[in-house]
Amino acid sequence: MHERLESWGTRGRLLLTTSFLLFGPVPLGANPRSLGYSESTVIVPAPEGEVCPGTTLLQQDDGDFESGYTWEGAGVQPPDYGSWAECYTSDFVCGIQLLLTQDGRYDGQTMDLYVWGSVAEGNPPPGPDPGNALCVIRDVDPGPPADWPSISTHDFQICCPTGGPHFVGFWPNWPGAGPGWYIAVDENGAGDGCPRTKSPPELGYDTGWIHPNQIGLFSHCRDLGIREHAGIGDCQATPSRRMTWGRIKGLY
Ligand SMILES: [Ca+2]
Repeated sequence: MHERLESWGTRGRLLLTTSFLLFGPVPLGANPRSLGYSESTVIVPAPEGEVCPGTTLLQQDDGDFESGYTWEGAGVQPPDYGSWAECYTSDFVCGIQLLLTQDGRYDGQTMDLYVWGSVAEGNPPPGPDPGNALCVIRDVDPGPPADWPSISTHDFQICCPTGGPHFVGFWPNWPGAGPGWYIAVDENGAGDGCPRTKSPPELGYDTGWIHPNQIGLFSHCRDLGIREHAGIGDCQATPSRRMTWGRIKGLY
């Protein structure tokens, strides 16, 4: 018996070695990742220099975060599978604030920042879910996030009129690769918001925008560390960085 096991072990190693030689490194697994529950997290404030002065910071979280979630490998696919979003209702978004953390794999990865419209019916129901992109800023490098269990605060001006209910969030630009960061997650808050993630196809989950808690590793999600600076603030004085609708359509 021992010999048979030994033999299988050798054969297994040979098989792995052969696979590696033939196909290269085994692709990263599929993909949802959670940092696990912690009550020892510390929030690092945003750097000096206020973004969107005179606006109101809106948040769905309860002010502290107990985990971080991300997609990696095949969980992130263009143009926007693997995105994260939260809902708000202001008429104008001056800026987006993200609470991020990392596991040592940040290496200059970028994201696309989004403001989406809101659709009442979800896919799958009940929604609401992010709809059309209203504003996008592509290829934004947030700089190095804090190392877990510290969580850093990252502000971005976007200057986007919404006209009412909408979602803000981001797509992490690392298709097929490991994560540059995790979005901070509130696992014991009120859950009054609409945390959403855009689940990729062919991984065995519902495809499209879903509540993260439909996925096992994300099942304790109450709210996401995605906040917004609501109001016009200094947007009138600042040249808008948002893309025109024509350019947004060009993304798809
Ligand atoms: Ca909390």
